[in-house]
Amino acid sequence: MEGIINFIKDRRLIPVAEKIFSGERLDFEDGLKLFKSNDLISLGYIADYVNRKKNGDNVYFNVNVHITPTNICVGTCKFCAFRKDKGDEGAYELSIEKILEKLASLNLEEVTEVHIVGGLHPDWGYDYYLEMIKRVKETYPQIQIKAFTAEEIKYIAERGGKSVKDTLKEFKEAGLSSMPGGGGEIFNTVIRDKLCPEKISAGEYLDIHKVAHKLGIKTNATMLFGHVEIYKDRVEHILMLRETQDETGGFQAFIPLSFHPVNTQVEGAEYTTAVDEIKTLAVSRLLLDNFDHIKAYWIMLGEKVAQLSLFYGVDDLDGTVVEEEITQAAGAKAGKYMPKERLIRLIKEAGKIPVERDALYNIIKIY
Ligand code: V47
Repeated sequence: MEGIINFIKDRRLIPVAEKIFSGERLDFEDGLKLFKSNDLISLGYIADYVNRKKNGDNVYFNVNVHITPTNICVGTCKFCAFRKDKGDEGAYELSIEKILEKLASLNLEEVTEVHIVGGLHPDWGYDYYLEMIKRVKETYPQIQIKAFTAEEIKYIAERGGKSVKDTLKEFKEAGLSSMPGGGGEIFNTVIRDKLCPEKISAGEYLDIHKVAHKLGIKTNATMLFGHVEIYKDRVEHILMLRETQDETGGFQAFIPLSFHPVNTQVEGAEYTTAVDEIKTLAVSRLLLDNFDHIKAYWIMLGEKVAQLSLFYGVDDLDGTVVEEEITQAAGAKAGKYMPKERLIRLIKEAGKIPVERDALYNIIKIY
């Protein structure tokens, strides 16, 4: 790797690169140095090196659909443009029959994952949420259900007067395969208290994921970036995830989520830029040495940045999606449906191997 080191333009990155090439774990200061660098080419080279060691040329993608049962939410997160109060114009709540009708109206032939998350509905109880999972699984036993963020699990458990552990056990029996990473936002307490004071704390988010992992439920992790946080908050967030992963090994993928500012209450915030997005994905790859997958969510990144990120440490593209509400409400520009053939083309034109996976990263087909 000596030769490569000579090509690194930002000389401050050299000690970090040396650590990586010798297999040493990065620390907080290394993370900050990486974020502060604008030498994207070098960052990309190093992140690609690490990704190739883990995933070779494989880029995973999945054929999935999202279902968002309601936008009515008791939460008041300032970054959320999706939530409504009951009775607001545009507020909606889907009965279980309607959810099943919605699913039946989609072409589910090749779908292997349904991603279900939504608002914290003031009137829905434990049994409603449980019934939702049961009925979807009964109707589509071949589809894996990735559902409910840690925030929702806590809410559902409380409504049922149950522990998170018993709740997750029961939902697993009902058909829950895995949990999405939503609700991670940013772990820094001061910012979290400003943006979403009512939300579970970082500690609770991590604890709920740990409980899931111990029950054999794999989960993802996210970080919402590009609002009011600064680099040190991102590094802190990512390293807290790394520490949790050391303990349980239950995270499958990390998904940095680009903040979308439209209709939100985050004053002065703007759309993220391509450089910041690519950098965040690359640095995540480098800091999270114990995560197998870094996922590009094209709905938020846009198709073009998502494709380019495949050269910067990303090995996973989510997904066909079809229906999406949360980003659309906040000014998404990329649409919400990507045909499988398009995902395959994006991956192939990057010189990589498209690997179709299910929600648990079992390989379905290599293209
Ligand atoms: O939890 C809310 C975030 C998340 C905004 O785990 C916003 O496989 C940007 O978590 N701008 C939902 N983001 C999306 C999510 C996700 C997506 C794809 C795959 C997976 C997975 C998880 O979106 C929310 C919140 O963190 N969010 N508002 C906004 N204005």
